[in-house]
Amino acid sequence: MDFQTGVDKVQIDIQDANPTYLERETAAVNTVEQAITFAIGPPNLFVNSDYVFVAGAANGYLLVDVNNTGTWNAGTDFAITIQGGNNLATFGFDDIISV
Ligand SMILES: [Ca+2]
Ligand SMILES: [Ca+2]
Ligand SMILES: [Ca+2]
Repeated sequence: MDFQTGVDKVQIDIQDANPTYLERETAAVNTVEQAITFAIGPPNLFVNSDYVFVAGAANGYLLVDVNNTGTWNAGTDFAITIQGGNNLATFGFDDIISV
């Protein structure tokens, strides 16, 4: 079942007491790897955002700077695929519970 914004939640144990969120839409993204490449730029969207949601051609990708370094660290930071999340209305900051 697809993620339902406003109904479903993702809980994330993030190492920033006041995490921030940014979302972008691009039909050029088809995979999580492409979403990461897009997000690290330049410009590197993680500089000011702990959560970067990239709405791709078919699915969306919530990229999490979980270790709060201001950039993407492969093997530590992680991504959550939002099935059907192909536009900015499919996900929002309120869908995340930061703990
Ligand atoms: Ca990081
Ligand atoms: Ca941060
Ligand atoms: Ca949104």
